[in-house]
Amino acid sequence: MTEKMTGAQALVRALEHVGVETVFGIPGGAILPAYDPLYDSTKVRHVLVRHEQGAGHAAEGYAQATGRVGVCMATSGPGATNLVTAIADAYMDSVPIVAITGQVATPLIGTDAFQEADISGITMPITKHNFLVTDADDIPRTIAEAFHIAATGRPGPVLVDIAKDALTATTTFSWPPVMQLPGYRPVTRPHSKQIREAARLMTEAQRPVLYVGGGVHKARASAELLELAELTGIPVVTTLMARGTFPDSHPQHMGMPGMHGSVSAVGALQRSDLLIALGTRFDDRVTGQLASFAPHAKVIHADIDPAEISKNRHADVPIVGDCREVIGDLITAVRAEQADGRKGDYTDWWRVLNGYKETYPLGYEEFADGSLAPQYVIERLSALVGPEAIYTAGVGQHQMWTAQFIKYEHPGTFINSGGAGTMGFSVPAAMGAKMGCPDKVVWAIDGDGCFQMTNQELATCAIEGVPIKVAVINNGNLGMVRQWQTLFYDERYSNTDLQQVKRIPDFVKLAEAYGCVGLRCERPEDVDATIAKAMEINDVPVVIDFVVHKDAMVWPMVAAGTSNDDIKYARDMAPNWEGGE
Ligand SMILES: Cc1ncc(C[n+]2csc(CCOP(=O)(O)OP(=O)(O)O)c2C)c(N)n1
Ligand SMILES: [Mg+2]
Repeated sequence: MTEKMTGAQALVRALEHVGVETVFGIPGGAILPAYDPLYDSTKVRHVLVRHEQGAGHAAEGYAQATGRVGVCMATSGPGATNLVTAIADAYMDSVPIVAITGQVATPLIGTDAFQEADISGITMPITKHNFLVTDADDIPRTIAEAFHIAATGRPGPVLVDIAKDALTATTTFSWPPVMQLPGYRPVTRPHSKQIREAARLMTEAQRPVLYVGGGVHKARASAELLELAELTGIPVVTTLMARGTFPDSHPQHMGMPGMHGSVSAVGALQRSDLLIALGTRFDDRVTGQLASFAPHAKVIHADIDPAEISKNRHADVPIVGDCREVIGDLITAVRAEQADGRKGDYTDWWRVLNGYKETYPLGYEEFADGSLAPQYVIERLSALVGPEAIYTAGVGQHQMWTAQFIKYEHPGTFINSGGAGTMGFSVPAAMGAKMGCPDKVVWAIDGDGCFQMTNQELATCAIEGVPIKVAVINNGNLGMVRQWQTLFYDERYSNTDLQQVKRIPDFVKLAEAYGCVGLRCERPEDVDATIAKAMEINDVPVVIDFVVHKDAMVWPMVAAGTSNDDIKYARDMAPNWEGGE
């Protein structure tokens, strides 16, 4: 069945066919033809955001909360370049989004036409793939390909830039189109020989660790992970991108590794003789100084992207495949080992690890002057809001405390900007998550610096009926940068004080200006009641301005470029790895 229509109509029809329900965007000249048929679509809801960066992060939040492809749309030139940060963010964290941009008409491309930017050139290194479409006939196929590429294999952002004349030209629409992706065949089934070898190493190891990254949840493999962990008795660490993939309450959970990871997780990796790295990429924030990372460990590295294997750390057993398949096959192979009477014995290892856990639990300092400790706020949020909610974070100290002090029990309940570290991620990502999962309670835990980058999306939330809750951890500073200045720049606080004049802006008034409820909390004794009040409001967004002490620091910490062995659990306090007093 074919039908005559414009390229723009074909675009909207194709979006309907691939199952798009929500698009975040802002119109403008070059993309305007697409907005006309969008006006009539009963299947695709377009959410008019206030800044294209918000559209991009909302698409990311939507994608991560639902497991489906998130979609954002912008016009040419500055509309498209405003998406760049979010596209880069999605690339770093392997988030499946499709960004659709209008481009100037084909004859104008390359002439410095009004609002022309070479967005496919600009995003070449930060997209999984991108397309410049100049022929209306190519639109449906390109959309089908873009969604397929974004969602399969290692997920990632795909850009479709469509010239205005392709949107206005007439074409014939038919569905499904035949995709033309020669050479794109992501390997999902792991090699059985490698799996057997991995199972053998796991059985023989004395100090193995399951080093779990964001890829495990992306493969929807948390249940399999739990089974493998319990079958083997091997300890688990969950990276920033994997928080919740394994329940925090599980006795085999060692915590988060990395620069601000727990001593138990970092110590487990450093002392390990076998890392079973699943859907993770040996990021420098996890490894610290690479040369001294887990120096005694053999490495089994499973990832869907072959380019990750042995990129930073040599893999003794490389496994290319989808984590769900990999873990499923590992379970079978370990069972076979156990049936033959070979089972790992990690008793001594657990004695060491439990010692780390007991001696170096996460903690924080409270302030004698009665001011609020930010960690306390987040601890109380965790206790009162609970593990069923979705939490997003911005970037900085509050992000690390949100990773440390919220007790995650379910996969996908912590959405943050891990690889890129994009300030401003939290509010629009929460909006996207809430639109994807309207029945979930969604809390954006944000910094006062980050919040000032993208809080304009509160207007979108208020108008579109997206009642997110925002906890601004307001330390009046670019806190994480200030922490580095405290530790490494002799307390010379160059350009990190955001509140040289108090309460500019006043976040309560700002929230009210956006049609949200604004609350303020400045004392520990008011924290629970303020959170409870926010929990009662479900018709409009709520913003709580938690005014916290500016000198709180994130601990533990591995200073950038140093060895994980030199982790400090408080200022100048190093763990005694050999145990004893
Ligand atoms: C877009 C962007 N600009 C700059 C940075 C560098 N940076 C990292 S954390 C941070 C401070 C964030 O301040 P705030 O949102 O108040 O969070 P806090 O650390 O105080 O909790 C800055 C400036 C960044 N990560 N992203
Ligand atoms: Mg701050």
